[in-house]
Amino acid sequence: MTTVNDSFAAALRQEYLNEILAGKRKPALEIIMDAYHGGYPIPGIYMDVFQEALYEIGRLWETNQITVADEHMGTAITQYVMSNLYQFFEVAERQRGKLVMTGVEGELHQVGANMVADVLEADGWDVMFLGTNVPEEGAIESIRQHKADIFGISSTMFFNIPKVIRLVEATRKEFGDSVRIMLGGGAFRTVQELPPELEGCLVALDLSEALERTR
Ligand code: B12
Repeated sequence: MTTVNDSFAAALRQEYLNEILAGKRKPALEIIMDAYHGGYPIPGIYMDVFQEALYEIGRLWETNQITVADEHMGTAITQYVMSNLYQFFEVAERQRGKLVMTGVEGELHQVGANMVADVLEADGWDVMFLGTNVPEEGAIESIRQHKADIFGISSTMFFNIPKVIRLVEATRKEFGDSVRIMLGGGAFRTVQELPPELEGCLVALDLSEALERTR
């Protein structure tokens, strides 16, 4: 996905991480805008910088090197910077279809699903992004309203897989095969085998795979 060299990406990521952990919102935004204007494509910035910086924040948090407040601040700044970048996405002329994206009920991790929603929108999908922790009935109603061809469900926490199963079953009951279901998020990286109830769903573990599966 990246078109810049790895050492530049690593240096940018480290600089960005330093700024967000110091709570420096403006400098964090500025280094990202400079990278973008210097030719770094937004999906690359999402994956190489934001995703990897947040994974590192997860590691620092898990090992008690930063506080939960530091983690919240780093995530909040990243969401702020992402919202600023969003206006620069060039939307493809080609229309691929309609897509609804949500995080399953009980799931509080939202950034990954947001990234996928943005990148698929730029790739020509008409995307309705519901945010996360959305109750089942609301999600089903949105699929109906938006006449979605694809329904994307995000789950980071393994303990939310039963909720994913319920949502998939409810979607199939309501719309049969007319809505394709795509799953992603950390929970699917930890499962060895997809539970039988989820067979037939597309699974994508990152932005590149999400683009591949939906093309
Ligand atoms: C920020 C954060 C939070 C924030 C989230 C805020 C928000 N607005 O999103 C808050 C504070 C709420 C939080 C809470 C918790 N968290 Co948390 N959190 C994180 C952290 C640091 C970053 C998450 C993130 O944004 N990653 C970056 C994104 C871009 O990556 P991603 O989600 O993987 O998304 C990519 C792919 O997975 C994929 N993808 C994602 N969704 C979808 C959907 C579709 C359809 C597709 C196709 C693809 C796709 O595409 C994305 C782009 O490539 C992670 C660390 C980590 N490793 O991720 C921990 C982490 C996920 N959290 C963790 C834990 C333990 C928790 C809590 C249980 C903590 C607690 N004791 O309360 C709670 C659970 C809350 C809940 N019920 O969901 C653990 C999970 C461990 C595990 N394996 O189960 C992690 C890994 C931290 C750690 N190292 O311990 N967390």
